[in-house]
Amino acid sequence: MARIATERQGDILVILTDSPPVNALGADVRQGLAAALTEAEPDASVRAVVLACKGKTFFAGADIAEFGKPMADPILPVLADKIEATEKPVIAAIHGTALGGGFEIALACHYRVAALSAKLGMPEVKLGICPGAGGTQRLPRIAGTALALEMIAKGEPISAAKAKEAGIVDRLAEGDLVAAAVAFAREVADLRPLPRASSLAAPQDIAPFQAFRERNPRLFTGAEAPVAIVDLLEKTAPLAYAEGAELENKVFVELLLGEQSRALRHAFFAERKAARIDDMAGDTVERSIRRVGMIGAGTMGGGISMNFLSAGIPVTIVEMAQDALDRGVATVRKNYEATAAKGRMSAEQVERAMGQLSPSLSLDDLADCDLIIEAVYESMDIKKELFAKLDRIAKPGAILASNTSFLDINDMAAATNRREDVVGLHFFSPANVMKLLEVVRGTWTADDVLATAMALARKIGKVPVVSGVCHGFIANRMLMPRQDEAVKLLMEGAMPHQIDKVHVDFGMPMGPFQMADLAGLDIGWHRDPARIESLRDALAAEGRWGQKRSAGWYDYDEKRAPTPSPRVGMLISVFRAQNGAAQRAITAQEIIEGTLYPVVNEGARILEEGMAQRASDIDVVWIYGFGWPAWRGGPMFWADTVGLSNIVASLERNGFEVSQLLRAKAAAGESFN
Ligand code: T1G
Repeated sequence: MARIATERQGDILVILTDSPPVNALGADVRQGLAAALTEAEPDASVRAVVLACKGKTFFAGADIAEFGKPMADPILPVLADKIEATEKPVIAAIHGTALGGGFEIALACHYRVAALSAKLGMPEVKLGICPGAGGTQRLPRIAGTALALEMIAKGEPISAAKAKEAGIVDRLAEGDLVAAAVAFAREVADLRPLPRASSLAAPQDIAPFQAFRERNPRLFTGAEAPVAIVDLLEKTAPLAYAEGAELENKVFVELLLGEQSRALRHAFFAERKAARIDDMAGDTVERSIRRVGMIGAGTMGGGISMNFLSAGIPVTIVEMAQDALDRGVATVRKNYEATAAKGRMSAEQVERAMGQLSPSLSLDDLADCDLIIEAVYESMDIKKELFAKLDRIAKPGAILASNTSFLDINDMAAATNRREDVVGLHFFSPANVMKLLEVVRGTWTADDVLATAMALARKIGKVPVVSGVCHGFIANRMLMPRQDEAVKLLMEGAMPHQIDKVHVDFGMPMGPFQMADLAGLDIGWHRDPARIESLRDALAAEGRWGQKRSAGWYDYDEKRAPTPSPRVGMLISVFRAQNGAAQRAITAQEIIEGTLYPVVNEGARILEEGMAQRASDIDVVWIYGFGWPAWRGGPMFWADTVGLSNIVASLERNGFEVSQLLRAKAAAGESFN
């Protein structure tokens, strides 16, 4: 329940909001703020007002849970206008993350004082909407068009220091924020006229709009909100504030009622829901992880290590040979230095991270680790032998984890006398970049081990999703039918670049063949060039292993730009002749149905087998694991929009065995989410 307290500090009134967890501007908060301002306005003993929040952050935006429901008065733009119209100075005291409507409330205040650690942003675009409380009108007037475009169309927050530099924040506060805001309020109490953004004219230069569009092509590949936002700012720049605000409201409502915003709001809550384990007591005590052991310093081992190093957790990394160990450590350093070169990390942060990395050639050096992760060659024999060794070396209570992407972690657990301490931690390549982490819950995995893995995942900036033990867990298991069906379409007349283009146009970052070339066609290949049972075998047999060999499904130039390969075209013809499938022109719709409906079908099987806790978890896997466009909500959310009965009919037409759950839901007119 929200609490809006007011406290007098001499002639300054502090209005303090306490509405956990993030002081979202729900109806009760809005009403409380309006009432407190109405009371303060006529009170001559109040010379200025400070708006502050308790808890971890200043208002973090409108209450997303209210969207789509009738909005109680005062709605946020009305509250913002009321604040700005107040005849005495209102000062925002900002800490944590002033986001969306929270930032807009701050912009409606006459002044802004921010804690050094505060961030300010307008992430509405990530929910498929535009700011709806005057932000698109006030921010350009205060900070200029270029910064307003960056902040509103991309949705990334800026630091308080940058906001001060841009004239958004008037004073940076160290120490007691409210005290600093009260002191600032006394300084400005009698200054007039009160600075009101709405009384300024927006910048009239139109150059930033086209420049922004040209500089950010990836923003305009299907998501509606970024397009609408840039157009809105461009259209309203010449207008008076009131007219601009009216147009903002129109665009806001249109976007809010649109399918993309519904999908993005689904994705927002799905990510947070995925962190919850339904059948586990909420008070499960996590184990403390002070040092991590990493076995394998290859691409995955190095990338996984970086996640912990960047979070300040020391890592002991073990390889079998010195040259492999040196190569692995050098690659970690190279990756950090590349990040530093982009200005996203300082040189001392690089050294601090590298200083926490302890290379070793001996598994015995893992004896003091609280968590040991193996990322060795994907062979069950090798992994079982390794887990048996770790069982002898690791200290009691250490968590033993495998980064395997397919194999059964129960078999690895059974190779130890501590099978309840074994869990799967499946990272996605590049492991220091991709946010998805599949946490694989074995038959015997203890609750506190699972709880520790989930909490640690969030601590290192990952999005964890729990998977049961099945071949390929959730992500790769659903990827397999997509790959198989894509190759089948090649036999019927499609080409790799045609199928990939359909997927990219759908909103995926790349299509099935581009993805295979990136991962490597040698992954999972039986390595016998004489054994050619598929097109993929044929490519692998002649060394076409993908980008790493400048040749796979595509040919690649020195900059790794892909072009359709005549050699692959010839091989496709050979296999088509052997396959004997009738050739035909294949439409984009057929490619979507043929490759993505089987993905939905596999997702339904995963649900009915209990390998995923909920359909929205599967959506999170695809959004954060494979870049499924969040504005389509994930495969299961998207299936609901397509209509499950349409999917069942198409799968049956194409001879698929339809999952029972999918069939039952379609028959009952139900949806997954
Ligand atoms: N509304 C409702 N619930 C919210 C919320 C919000 N704005 N933000 C967070 N929560 C819930 C979240 O679901 C979770 O719930 C708990 O708070 C902790 O969140 C008019 C219309 C603020 C950076 O987009 O980015 O303003 O799972 O786990 O990691 O123009 O939450 O515990 O039940 O994420 O510390 C714009 C979204 C809204 C901000 C904190 N604002 N939130 O991160 O905690 S649109 C946003 C965040 C808008 C105006 C428009 C993050 C955070 P539960 P958490 P965190």
